[in-house]
Amino acid sequence: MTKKIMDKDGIRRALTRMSYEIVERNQGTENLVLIGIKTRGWYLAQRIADRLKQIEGHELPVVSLDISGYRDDLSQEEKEKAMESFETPVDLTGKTVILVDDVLYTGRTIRAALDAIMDQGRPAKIALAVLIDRGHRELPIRPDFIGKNIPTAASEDVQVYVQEADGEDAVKISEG
Ligand code: 3GP
Ligand code: 5GP
Ligand code: MG
Repeated sequence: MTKKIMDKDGIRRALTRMSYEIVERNQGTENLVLIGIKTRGWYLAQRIADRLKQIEGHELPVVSLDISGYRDDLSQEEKEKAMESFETPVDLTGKTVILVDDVLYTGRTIRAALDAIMDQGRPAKIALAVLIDRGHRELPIRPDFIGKNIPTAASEDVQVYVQEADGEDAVKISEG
């Protein structure tokens, strides 16, 4: 059974609220860099950047990050093969990085993303924004900005659909 838990408007409102929270907690957007984890985190990061521009008037750098090369479940050889080398076009030193992903689950993807970012410089701060927090953390990682908390069973599957990749905006949950 599949249940829709967020529709287009729900996602839009969640991203708008998160954007205002980001502005408020950072006293503006001047020092921010957004990093979106591929694939859907990258689209969501671009949408948040658009809203931040509407709210504060600054165009922000949005960087895409593929964490394949930093995963903890691949051999060194596999990692090197998967590695789409991550090089930010923006100097992260002294910046506040807002890391964006669609779903936060075990936290392992975020751990990998932190490694990739640290290899690129020394940000002043890194904060985490996720559309869905489905629980079941395996590492001490917590989001700073959350679209929606969805308590899930490990057997359930959360699907995030975004217009840019899937032709619609929705979040659905189905039994595994
Ligand atoms: P995304 O890269 O756009 O976020 O991980 C590859 C894709 O598979 C992800 O797309 C994610 O949405 C989807 N996915 C669905 N369930 C899972 C899961 O349990 N673990 C991972 N890693 N990805 C999942
Ligand atoms: P984690 O590393 O926290 O376990 O998982 C986070 C990453 O895996 C996210 O980038 C997300 O895309 C993907 N992921 C993990 N679980 C799910 C899930 O239930 N649904 C979706 N859509 N993606 C998931
Ligand atoms: Mg993702």
